[in-house]
Amino acid sequence: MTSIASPLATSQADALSPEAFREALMAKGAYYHIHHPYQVDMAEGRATHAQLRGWVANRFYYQINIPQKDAALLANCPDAATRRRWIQRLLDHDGYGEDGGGIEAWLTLGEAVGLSRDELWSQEHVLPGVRFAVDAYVNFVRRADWREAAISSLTELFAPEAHKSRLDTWPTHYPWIDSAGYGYFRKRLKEARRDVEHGLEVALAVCTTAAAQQRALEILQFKLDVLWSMLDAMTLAYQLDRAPYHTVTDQRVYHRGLS
Ligand code: AHQ
Repeated sequence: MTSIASPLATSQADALSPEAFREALMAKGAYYHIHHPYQVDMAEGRATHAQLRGWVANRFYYQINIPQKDAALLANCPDAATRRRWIQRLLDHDGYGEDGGGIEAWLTLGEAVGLSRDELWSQEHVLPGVRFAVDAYVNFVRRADWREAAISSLTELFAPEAHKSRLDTWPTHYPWIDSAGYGYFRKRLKEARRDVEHGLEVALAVCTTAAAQQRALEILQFKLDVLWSMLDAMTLAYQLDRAPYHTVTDQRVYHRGLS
């Protein structure tokens, strides 16, 4: 009878130290989507107007799902002190008081690259592969323990570098983009740094066994896969000219509804 090693059998003794576990999380940065050829092409000035507009329109679907993802985590979290901190993320995107929020800032980015607000809200540019990846993330968080859900947000450990890269390179490479569109990246620079402090606190507090640490790294890899596969879908559509159904029609295919 082969013994099926139970994760419970893993003792504290096999666990990484907090410092080593933090390093293991940071090492996953090697797979962050900043290294995806689509992102590298954008950072190095090789993106066309259509490729940039495609990225902005598809990432809008990710952005509008973040508050619902965070609301799902809040709904699963029994700890008021955690909820009081985590709810800030939702407000950062939906806005509060004078702050129009990140979704509003992304709409400004859309207008800056030539996409109307209605066009973004219509989701007519959202590629099936992007939709599936984003929905997989939101549905994971809906069903996960809030601590696992918190860990899945830790891809933002690497996000400030992405936002800074865009702020440093896009104005030079893409002078046609209205600089008003860069507000989102500036806003996220500080918000991402604050968010990952909380996410890391949760991860280091709950991942004290080897099994829990391996599970955390598995969750982080899942989220890295979400971000990477979004860009794979955009590569097919906007770089390789193999948009969904390209062998069937030269038109963009999405269900236009009754309107
Ligand atoms: O703009 C981004 C954002 O608001 C979030 C929330 C966070 C999460 O809860 O998963 N992740 C995230 C990310 C944002 N921007 C991405 C980018 O490259 O612009 C990075 C992405 C992330 O790293 O998960």
